[in-house]
Amino acid sequence: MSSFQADPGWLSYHAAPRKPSFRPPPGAVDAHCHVFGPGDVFPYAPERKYTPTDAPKEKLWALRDYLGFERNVIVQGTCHGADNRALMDALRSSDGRARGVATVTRDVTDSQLADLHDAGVRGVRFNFVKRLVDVTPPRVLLEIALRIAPLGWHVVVYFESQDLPELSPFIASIPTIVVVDHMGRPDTRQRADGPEFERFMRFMREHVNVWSKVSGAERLSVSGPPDYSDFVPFARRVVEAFPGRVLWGTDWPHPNMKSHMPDDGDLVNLLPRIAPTPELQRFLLVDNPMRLYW
Ligand code: 0GY
Repeated sequence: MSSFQADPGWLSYHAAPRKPSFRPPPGAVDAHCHVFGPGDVFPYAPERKYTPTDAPKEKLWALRDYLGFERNVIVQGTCHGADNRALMDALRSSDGRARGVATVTRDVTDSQLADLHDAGVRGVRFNFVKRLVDVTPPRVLLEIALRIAPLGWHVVVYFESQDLPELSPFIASIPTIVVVDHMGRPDTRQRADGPEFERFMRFMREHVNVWSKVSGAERLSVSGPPDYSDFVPFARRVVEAFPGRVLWGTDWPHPNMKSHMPDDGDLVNLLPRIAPTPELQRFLLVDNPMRLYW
């Protein structure tokens, strides 16, 4: 019995996803996923806002192979805080098939950054979602961005759509590539060509160093599985407008899902609707993540 008990009602990842009918192109990368614990080996952070069920690296490798991917980009989950040991352990045992995005604090040492790089970390994540973290002030985050820039790393930002106007000047001041998680969480009840999402599109047009993950169907969709139809036009709009600046990931093991636990096979089957040509699929799943992470 684990010494960590998942939150009441916590939904664990899908135990037996369907085999997707869409086959990812050779070399495809799942560029947004997490490993959690196991908590008895890599304890969850005391300051965490949720306790998940364990989602260990072996399960992630099995899912990668089953869905037809070759590589993973593992993003440090907030439940591990700035303790990147579970992430580094997964990266080190991936045979070079996984890269990572870490969380670091301003007092991270050069030797810790070198260790992270050696393990396969290529970016840091700044989280502005208040239910997940106590938000770090932007001036501290900028200090961190200036420390990691010389390593050739980039910054991943996670925020909600209503926060974009306030965060724009800060994001624009980051000197590296900036990858926005889940398209900045648009409200999919609105139109993909409506004013809220146009604001995000304009932000990407005006800042050529800003990339977007077109992931998060299971989080953003109101219409829900298996089609996630309301999500598709948002992701497709970004992929078609910025084919060289998009990434996609399963988001396994889908922390904090309250409405349903997605079938990862369904999520993969969305890809040809999001990226309708083989060329767009190759950019999204192979060329872009390989350029940024390998
Ligand atoms: C995601 C989204 C969420 C959680 C985290 O690190 C995390 O805890 O990223 C969320 O709850 O929306 O991308 O996994």
